[in-house]
Amino acid sequence: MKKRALITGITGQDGSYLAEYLVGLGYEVWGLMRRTSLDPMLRLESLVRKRRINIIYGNMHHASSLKAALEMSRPHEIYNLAAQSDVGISFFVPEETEDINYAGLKRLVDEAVRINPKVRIYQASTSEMYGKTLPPQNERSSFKPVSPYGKAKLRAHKTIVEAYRKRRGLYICSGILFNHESPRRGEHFVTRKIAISLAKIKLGLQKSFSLGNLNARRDWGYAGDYVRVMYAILQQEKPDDFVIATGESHTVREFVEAVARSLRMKIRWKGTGLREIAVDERGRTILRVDKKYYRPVEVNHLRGDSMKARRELGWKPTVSFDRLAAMMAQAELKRFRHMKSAV
Ligand code: NAP
Ligand code: F7E
Repeated sequence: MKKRALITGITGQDGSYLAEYLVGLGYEVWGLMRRTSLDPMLRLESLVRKRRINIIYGNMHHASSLKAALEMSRPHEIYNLAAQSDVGISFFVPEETEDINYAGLKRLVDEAVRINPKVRIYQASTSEMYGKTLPPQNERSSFKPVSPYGKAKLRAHKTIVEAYRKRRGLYICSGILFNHESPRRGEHFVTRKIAISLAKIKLGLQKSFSLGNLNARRDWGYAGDYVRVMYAILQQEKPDDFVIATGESHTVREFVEAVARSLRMKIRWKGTGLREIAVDERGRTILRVDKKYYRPVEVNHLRGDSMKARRELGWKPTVSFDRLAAMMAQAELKRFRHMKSAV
């Protein structure tokens, strides 16, 4: 019998990679999708065209739609990837963030175990839960979240994943994933924004762009590597939580430099703080710092220690920081070259 998986957030970056991976493993894949005004299938084109996945309309806000999705898909495994995942935006919409990222998981789990108490559930937890805790962060580190996003994810992790596992004996696990990126990353996340902007500048389609805090450090890995481990986590005999990270951190400034290197653009930094700019070889300003992109409270430094996952799951990242930046830069260069030649 084919194993069935339900993926919430299937239209997102991770959802699309995970769907491909599970289809490749022979799973019957079901995905929960909410109604949006734009085409939500962009990242799933090939799987949808070849009818490799099944889509169900639903929303993490509503228990009734989750119940219907669960009854229709009858999953052996559930991957809860749906989230209001933008940390900066969570400061503007804390209630919505809490309702999707915490209450949404509660609705999903309560319905899921009513239907099948043996179902295995993966929760997309995050390094943002560490907040102000200094690196390296691992499964034993304390959580000090500062954003509504981090706080809602921590509430989900503590009061549902940990508590339901301990008190009710459910098979439910958290993958505490550090930042992971790809050419499919949402366009407002910093890595994709940098890749898009520099590729457009390289092709003469844009003159400059702005960023916020250039000094924030993140542990950036490749999303394709990170979805493999979601599956591995649910195949363990006992449910458990795992930190997934590369163990290396870089500043936002270093990501700009790595993308520029891949695009063969020479840039120089000038000035400091809010007056810092980057100029090209002809001295033209291509990047400014804008206060608008600063967060009310910043998480300065995330660098994960994923020894437990490496030891117990045999997982390790395969894409280096420079290769990730180059992969994203070249994907945008190709996309905009194609668009330019089409007009
Ligand atoms: P993403 O691209 O923003 O995808 C989020 C998904 O959630 C999208 O499919 C979105 O649908 C869906 N969604 C949002 N609100 C919903 C609602 N009310 N009902 C149903 N679906 C809803 O995020 P991602 O980067 O793939 O991340 C996947 C998960 O991992 C998220 O839970 C995120 O918080 C977590 N995480 C991500 C990272 C990372 O670095 N990427 C690190 C740690 C944890 P639409 O397409 O309609 O917006
Ligand atoms: O910001 C700084 C910003 O929005 C990274 C989500 O997937 O990973 C992601 O959250 C850093 C921050 O990702 C801009 O202040 C500077 O320090 O790309 P980001 P994030 O906030 O780390 C975690 C693990 C998740 O779980 C989340 O779902 O870059 N930064 N200038 C900027 N960030 C953005 N977005 N835009 C800028 O212009």
